[in-house]
Amino acid sequence: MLEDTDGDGAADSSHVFVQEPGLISPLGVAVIDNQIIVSQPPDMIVYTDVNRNRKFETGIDKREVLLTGFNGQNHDHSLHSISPIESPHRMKPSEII
Ligand SMILES: [Ca+2]
Ligand SMILES: [Ca+2]
Repeated sequence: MLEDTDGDGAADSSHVFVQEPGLISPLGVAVIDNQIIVSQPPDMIVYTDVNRNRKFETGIDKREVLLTGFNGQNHDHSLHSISPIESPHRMKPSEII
């Protein structure tokens, strides 16, 4: 994860949130509050940093497949980027299903 802590438009810190053998070639990542959404066909995965320490910890934080069934597995012709939309009616990923 890259972070712009001083708001100048350039990332000035980075850290690894999660590593797992199944994450081979994520094609999109979005951070919305304490949820990290990763697109990696056939799945769209949501990691929730429950204790908000910016690290994924099994048994504390949550990992769930929000959507699945996208064609193609780890190739470029399938599910791609995910963008948070600024809206007063924006739903949290946990509210979509
Ligand atoms: Ca910066
Ligand atoms: Ca955590």
